[in-house]
Amino acid sequence: MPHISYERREIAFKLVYYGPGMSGKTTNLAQIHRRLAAEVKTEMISLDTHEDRTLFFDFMPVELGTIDGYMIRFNMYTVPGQVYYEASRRLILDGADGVVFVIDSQPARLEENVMSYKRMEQNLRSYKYDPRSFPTVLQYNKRDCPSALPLGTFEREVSCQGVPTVEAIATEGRGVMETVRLLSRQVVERFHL
Ligand SMILES: Nc1nc2c(ncn2[C@@H]2O[C@H](COP(=O)(O)OP(=O)(O)OP(=O)(O)O)[C@@H](O)[C@H]2O)c(=O)[nH]1
Ligand SMILES: [Mg+2]
Repeated sequence: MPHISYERREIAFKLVYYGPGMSGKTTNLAQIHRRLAAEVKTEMISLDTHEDRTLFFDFMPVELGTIDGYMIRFNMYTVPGQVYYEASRRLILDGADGVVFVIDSQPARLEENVMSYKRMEQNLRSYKYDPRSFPTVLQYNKRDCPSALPLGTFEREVSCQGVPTVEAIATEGRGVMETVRLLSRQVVERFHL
């Protein structure tokens, strides 16, 4: 559920970019920031990066205007992908309204993708979210890599057929806005139900 503040007249949704190390989560957020900065006031905060690896999380609030006098805000986060930050990943999922799972399309990374997704499902369950019905978008990133993973491979591996997918090259901004639009639509529609 989004966080509703009657005092501040604000509805805040939390979107989390999840996935294995180096799949392109921070790059997604940085691209969204570049595209939005001209139109809406937003600031991207990257905490404790070392050699471009996220050590805790990235955070970016985006205010999208008001509905019935309420400011609609999307608070976007990325998790740190390196294996030993499991505790941080779990914490960052707390209160999430939706996730983008960023897949690294390099075939050699398939197992890391799968392991990361399975842990994400466990982490979601630990907060009593049902991963089957939780708003999710699968982003097949790094489509520019040679012999990129055929679409559908990942869904078969983790049995999540039917989850919406987007192909992306985050470094070029391709598929990045489509991904966030797809997820935010799911998240808001669910809130209306
Ligand atoms: N070729 C290619 N490289 C990409 C793409 N997206 C991201 N990268 C590169 O992959 C590397 C890791 O990107 P990040 O966005 O930092 O990855 P991350 O998922 O945030 O990594 P962690 O914070 O360690 O979990 C960087 O060198 C990016 O430039 C893509 O679509 N194609
Ligand atoms: Mg990162």
